[in-house]
Amino acid sequence: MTEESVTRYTTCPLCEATCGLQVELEGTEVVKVRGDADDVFSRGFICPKGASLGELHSDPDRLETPMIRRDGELVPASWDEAFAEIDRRLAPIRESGDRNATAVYLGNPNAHTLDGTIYLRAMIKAIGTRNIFSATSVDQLPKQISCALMFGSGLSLPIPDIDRTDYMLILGANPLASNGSLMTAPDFRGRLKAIRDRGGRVVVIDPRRTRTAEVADEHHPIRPGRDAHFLAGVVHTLVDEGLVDLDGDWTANVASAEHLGEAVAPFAPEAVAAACGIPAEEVRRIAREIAAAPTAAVYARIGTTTQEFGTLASWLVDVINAITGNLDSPGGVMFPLAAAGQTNSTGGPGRGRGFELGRWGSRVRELPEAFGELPVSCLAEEITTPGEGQIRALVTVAGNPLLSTPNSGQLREAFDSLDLLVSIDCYLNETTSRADVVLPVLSPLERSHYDLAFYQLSVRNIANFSPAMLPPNPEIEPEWRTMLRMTGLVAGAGPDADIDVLDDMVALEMARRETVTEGSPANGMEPEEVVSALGERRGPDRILDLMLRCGAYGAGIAGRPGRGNGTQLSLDVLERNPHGIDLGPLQPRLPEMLRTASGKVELCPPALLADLDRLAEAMTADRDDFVLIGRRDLRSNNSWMHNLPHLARGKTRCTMHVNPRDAERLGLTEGGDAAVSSRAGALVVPVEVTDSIMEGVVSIPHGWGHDVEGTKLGVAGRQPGVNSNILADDQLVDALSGNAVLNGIPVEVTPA
Ligand SMILES: Nc1nc2c(c(=O)[nH]1)N[C@H]1C(S)=C(S)[C@@H](COP(=O)(O)OP(=O)(O)OC[C@H]3O[C@@H](n4cnc5c(=O)[nH]c(N)nc54)[C@H](O)[C@@H]3O)O[C@H]1N2
Ligand SMILES: Nc1nc2c(c(=O)[nH]1)N[C@H]1C(S)=C(S)[C@@H](COP(=O)(O)OP(=O)(O)OC[C@H]3O[C@@H](n4cnc5c(=O)[nH]c(N)nc54)[C@H](O)[C@@H]3O)O[C@H]1N2
Ligand code: SF4
Ligand SMILES: [Mo]
Repeated sequence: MTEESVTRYTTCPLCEATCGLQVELEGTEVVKVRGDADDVFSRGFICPKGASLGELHSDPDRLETPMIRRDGELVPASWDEAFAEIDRRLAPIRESGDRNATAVYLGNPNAHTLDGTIYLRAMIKAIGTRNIFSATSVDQLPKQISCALMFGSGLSLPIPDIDRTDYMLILGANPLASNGSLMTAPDFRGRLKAIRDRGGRVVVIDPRRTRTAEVADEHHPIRPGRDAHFLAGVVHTLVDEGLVDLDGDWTANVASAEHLGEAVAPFAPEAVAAACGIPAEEVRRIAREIAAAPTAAVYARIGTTTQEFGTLASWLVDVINAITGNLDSPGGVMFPLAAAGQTNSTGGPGRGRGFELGRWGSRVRELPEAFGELPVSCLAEEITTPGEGQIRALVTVAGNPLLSTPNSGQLREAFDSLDLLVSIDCYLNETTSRADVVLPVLSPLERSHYDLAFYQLSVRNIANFSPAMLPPNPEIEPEWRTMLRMTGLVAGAGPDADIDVLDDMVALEMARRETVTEGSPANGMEPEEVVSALGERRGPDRILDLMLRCGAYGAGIAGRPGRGNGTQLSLDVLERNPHGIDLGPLQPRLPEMLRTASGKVELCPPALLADLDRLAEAMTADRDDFVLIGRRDLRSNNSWMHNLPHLARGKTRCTMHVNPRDAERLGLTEGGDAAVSSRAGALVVPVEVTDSIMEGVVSIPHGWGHDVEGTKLGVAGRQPGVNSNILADDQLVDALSGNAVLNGIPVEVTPA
């Protein structure tokens, strides 16, 4: 007898676009996944990854029990055995008293789960280490630093008001493949098309003619790593040609605009043209068009952050937005007002403690701390260099650093020298297969979901909660419980700490913060009173309810009115709205959202001005023959979705793109192999000759290289590809942020 089919709704947790999905179930089997036509934000949009959520759920390679290494082999074990093993092996490290000897690496999916966004903090605090690493420093760290310096907190990123803008300049992003990042917007293609349909203009700056470039009005190839030169040339033009008024109305909330003209003086378009490869007259024309457009938004993403001048480029983007009157203004770039968990809408408005970069440095290379983390480019040396603070144990959560971070060859050797590697993950992949203990997690369909992070980066204000649609697999602990059990363990409370007690402690701490926060409905209450008002819920749902009730649209708590005018959000309300609640288009938020010490937008932070000398020097530096960049394609998700049959289908996507003229010069042929080497390593990769990439640049996607012994990735192993981060150099970082340079790596290329 076939079971009756039911329809459930959830928000896709795979990328930043937060699409609503409609899932058809028969029993616990996923029959079909479609876009949810009634979702208030995505209105039916879906991509091939979202459609594969059923395959992910039923992937036979997904781990269902903990694994422990016995006599060199990973074997299934019970949860009690796994935690006892971690406790036993961590004991000598804990007893040494060197808290920095235990490190953590946090991967990208943590930003997409309630468990990661709420419970990791407790575990990290209990470890008490400075050796905290994450995917942030191979990604958006420079943008977070420039924005924290300008606006006072690390998630205060101006988001393009794509649905109202008249002109959009896109650098180093390919949202038609990535579905967008640091800009949550389902259906980028539709939204970009709408700009053109209403008479606006879309301009793309990218070394490759991407799918996004193909739907734009203009595409300009740029020499990798030289966006800051181009952008400084634009700022120079705006100032030089009197297209902006440095004392204009827009300066009401802005400090230090007067330093800008002098700062960009060396970067006239004629001076930067050779460095960036975009002719001076084009730089000027683009600057004039931004200034003339009724509204304009400059948006830059990973091609501009994971490069030599990532922080400067990130800053200059927002300088252009600000001085052309497009900061905090409809059709320009704006600050979302999220419903839950947003630092820049909590507490006293308009002023804060600001942000300090590099409160400490890494032990060996003194790379700067930022937001409590160290750059992952220095992880290997922190493991292999003896002395106090040397890393002996590492916990990875939702990460695959041996494929995702620089100099993978060196890092792999470093990992093999650890006393203990623990991984919390759903697969035995290139990293977790080297662990001593692996702890599995539930599938996305077995857990509740709310995008605490991405609604803070969204082009509309949205709130959408999805309860778990399937009962959790009883063999697998919910991830938040695993994190809490680890918390108890690293705190020295043994492997069997009472998780419910720890959960109450986390809830009490979150409540305590509300009780001392200006403007919170819980202000002045007792934390116990707040927690008991939240009722029967436990785990992340209870804490999310607290955040929603105390948030900007909140219903309040324990009879105390919330901050929501009209909208009265709580988890109950969101549960009654399975297609989400649209809280409207973005609204101006200056100066209320600022958390700088001055209470102003810091247009010219001293650390950034000081870095301009480095930019000026690079203007005349010798050019490398070949540099390597990356790329994404629609059916990948960093390193971890190559095991799903529907996404893995078709010809190999892990190829090196090379321009036909370069191919001819180097003797490379389509389908042949190229040998590529850098200071860090060497590999062999199939060649794809295409005029979509500019001369002097080759591109290999990251996240491949699945032919590693010990992994359990049956499908991915059949088309393994190569790991491009063998070539990424751990010594090449953006000097200001310590972020890895993954685009613009000098390489030598020959036929293999
Ligand atoms: N050369 C080059 N390198 C890059 C990039 C690039 O553009 N070029 N991009 C960088 C960027 S932007 C990023 S974000 C990083 C990503 O770097 P990582 O985060 O280290 O790598 P991912 O491939 O995202 O690995 C995610 C892991 O989480 C697991 N996982 C999935 N869902 C869950 C879950 O719910 N819980 C747990 N515990 N585990 C889960 C997956 O099995 C996988 O092992 O890579 C970076 N590396
Ligand atoms: N399908 C798919 N979607 C994803 C992911 C995935 O792996 N696959 N990963 C997710 C993650 S973690 C992230 S962070 C986002 C990233 O989202 P995006 O930033 O949109 O990432 P990409 O598609 O890699 O686009 C980066 C572009 O930068 C270009 N580029 C390289 N170097 C330079 C340079 O020096 N200057 C300029 N101007 N351009 C340059 C590349 O050619 C590429 O087209 O995508 C997310 N979405
Ligand atoms: S675009 Fe992103 S959020 Fe939307 S279905 Fe695809 S992976 Fe999921
Ligand atoms: Mo990322």
